[in-house]
Amino acid sequence: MNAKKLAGEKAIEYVKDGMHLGLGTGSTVYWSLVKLGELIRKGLDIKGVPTSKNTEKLSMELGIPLVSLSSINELDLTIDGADEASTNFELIKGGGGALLREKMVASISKRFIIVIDETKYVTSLGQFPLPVEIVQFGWEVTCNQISKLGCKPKLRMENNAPFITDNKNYIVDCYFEKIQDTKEVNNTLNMIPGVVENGLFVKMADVIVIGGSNGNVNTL
Ligand code: ABF
Repeated sequence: MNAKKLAGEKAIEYVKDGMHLGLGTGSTVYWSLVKLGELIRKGLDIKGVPTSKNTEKLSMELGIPLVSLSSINELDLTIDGADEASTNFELIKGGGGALLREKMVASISKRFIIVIDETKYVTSLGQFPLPVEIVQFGWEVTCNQISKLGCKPKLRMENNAPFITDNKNYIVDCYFEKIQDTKEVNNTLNMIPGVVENGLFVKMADVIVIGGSNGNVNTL
């Protein structure tokens, strides 16, 4: 059974006619987008704000009408994936490199739904390295400052060159092992000059939909 597909499709039950939706990034929310495309062909009337160029491209291929973030002040609902989701509804996101736009879209959503497979559901965050988006200028200095938080930051590479986000920044993946005080880490990271945003989503998720390999899907 495809656990990602179960979770992605289940989240669409929250979608109502006339909604403005935030459209997340990743292979789980992919199934939400496919389902949306089917329902739109049957008459569902929604508009979407994509959180990455990949999602924008996929949404267009699926026939999902898009609007730009700058044209709206609030979204009814955002559906997005996560790299880790903890039992107290905190998230690590950004494995796909889209954390900045994802956090901006989530921050103006009345309801934020996370879709994951069961392997992502953890008791505490940190096993997955925390993605942090930083400016390219002086990235080594920024990395050094980040390491003072007790982690090992590693510049994300792609095709033997630094990975470049949709916003023309770098990503460093920060190996904490375990993140105890998520609020503190989130706030301290974003105070560091050169840091644009980080992948900790603290007290933002409203609903977590978990797909299981046994065919079950849980909604928390
Ligand atoms: C995205 O969802 C990213 O924040 C995160 O990396 C990704 C998880 O992707 P997948 O659903 O493919 O595991 O929003």
